[in-house]
Amino acid sequence: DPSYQPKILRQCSQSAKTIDYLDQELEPAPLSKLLVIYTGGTIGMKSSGGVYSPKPDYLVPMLRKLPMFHDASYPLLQKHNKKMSELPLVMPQSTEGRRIIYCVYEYDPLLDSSNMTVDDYAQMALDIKTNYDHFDGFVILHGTDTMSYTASALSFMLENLGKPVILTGSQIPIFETRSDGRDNFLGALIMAGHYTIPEVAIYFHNALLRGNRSTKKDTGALDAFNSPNVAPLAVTEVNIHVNWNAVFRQGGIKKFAVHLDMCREVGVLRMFPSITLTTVKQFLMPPMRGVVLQSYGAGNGPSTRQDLMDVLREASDRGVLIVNITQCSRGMVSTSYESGKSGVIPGSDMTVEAALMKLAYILSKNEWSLEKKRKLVSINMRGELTVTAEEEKDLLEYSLIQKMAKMMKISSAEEARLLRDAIFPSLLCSAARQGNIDMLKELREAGADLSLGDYDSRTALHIATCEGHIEVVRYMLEYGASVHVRDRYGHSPLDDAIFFHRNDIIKVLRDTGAHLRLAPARLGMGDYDRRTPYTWAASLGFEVMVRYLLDHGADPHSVDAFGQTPIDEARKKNHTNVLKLLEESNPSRN
Ligand code: ASN
Repeated sequence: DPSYQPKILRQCSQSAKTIDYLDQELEPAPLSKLLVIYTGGTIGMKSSGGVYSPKPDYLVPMLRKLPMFHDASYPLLQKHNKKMSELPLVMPQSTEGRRIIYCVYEYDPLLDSSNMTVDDYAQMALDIKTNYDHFDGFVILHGTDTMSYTASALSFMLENLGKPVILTGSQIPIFETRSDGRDNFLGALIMAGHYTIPEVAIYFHNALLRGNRSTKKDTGALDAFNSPNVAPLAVTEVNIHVNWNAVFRQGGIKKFAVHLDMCREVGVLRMFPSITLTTVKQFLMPPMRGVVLQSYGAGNGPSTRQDLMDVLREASDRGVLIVNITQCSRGMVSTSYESGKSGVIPGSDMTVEAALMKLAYILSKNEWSLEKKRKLVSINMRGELTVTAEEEKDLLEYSLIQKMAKMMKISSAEEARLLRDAIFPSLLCSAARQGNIDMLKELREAGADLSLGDYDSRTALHIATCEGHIEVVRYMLEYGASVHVRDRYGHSPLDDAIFFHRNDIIKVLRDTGAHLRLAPARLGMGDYDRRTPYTWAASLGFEVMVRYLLDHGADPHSVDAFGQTPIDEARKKNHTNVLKLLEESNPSRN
């Protein structure tokens, strides 16, 4: 929405420019870059005179003193001639061998989450959009009280999300001697920095929950959130277990976009015995446009109350969307409160938070017809509801796994899972190399996640790109394969497409939102590991590629790890056409 005016916020103390520059350095460990949006909440509060309140400019300087949050000796930072407060924070290398670098963007004022509104959601969505290409993932520090509302709202507002957005906070402030804040924040950083889970999620108390399935369940316990109707996306124990099959992936060749406008004329109506007709009638009066009706048990209401049925029907006929969910903390509505007579739409197993935000989102889509809006309410848009109650198929029932399990004398489901995790990535990559869509289809139907990477974290999308199998690339993207995953050398499928000069695939990847990072080119290939694809292309005189990079805003003055710019390279090697192209271009330099 171009008319949306963001509020004035405290400037991010560290700039995304520094973060971009760090890409071009030689970092032996794989690097992930995260943006932390600090909105407020207990996590950063400080007690003064026995009262807790958020304190500006307090969190980041304190984090810099904690070795698990910041490795002050990190050499790449020291090479930059900048004030400490302007530099990003760097976590020590993780046990998985990765470095996480993060910037903190502190909001002003910092809010207790009970004061948040849809304007704040729009601000977060806008900040994610503005910074989307510079970072691998986003962590939002947020109060716990309304965190599930924010997570639910963002899950709809962030359309075709391809990177992780993880909310976290704490029950006890992070700098208290005893606090859940440190574990929650560290866990959120590690999850967002290591796993390309393209969802809005909440990380709390060792579990990663889908945001629009979560709800705050406890005022005091440190285990404050649950996800009553679906299992966590990941749990962190001695090892981290990601349930890749549960990850929601939005397929299609579409770019990330944000929808900032949310309808405010929505509400929650909880049914109770002997609720009066006047209450319901008043509640449904204009300007009300969307109502979450919390009915009893599996979706029941008083079937003998014709008066209630009539007002619900009348409101629904006026175009009010009424979605029926249960008051129970777990389970789904199976019968929808006399749906035919009352016009209410069955909401399956949505949480109140998700149902409310889904209505606010759908109702603000002015370009959709009422019929489409009604239909979408009970369709699974972001993993927020279960469409069928079909039992998940046991892994051992899939013929491929069955055969291998038999051969290897495997009988337990757990062992079958280990077998799957070990063989699927290589089978996927091999199918991609051969350009064999049928095999990919079979693997997908047998429960394989198309975004899984092999030993070098190279996915089938990387391989199909290198081999130039555009149909495979399209198929993978249709089924939600991630364009943002990077292999252990830091290369995305787009980097591969550029390196192998696959112009048609470059276009498809870009249409899906892939963007340039200009990471050092290819390790293990002599000089190339210190070059960006840009300086490499200029030094070889690849005019098409240089033109392509320029068209997409790449700066001809950007340096590689040799300190060379594409202009230097083209001049050195006497590629006059390329040199002319670079010198004449005048891209924006910010
Ligand atoms: N009132 C606080 C908030 O939601 C609660 C918390 O963060 N634990 O902002």
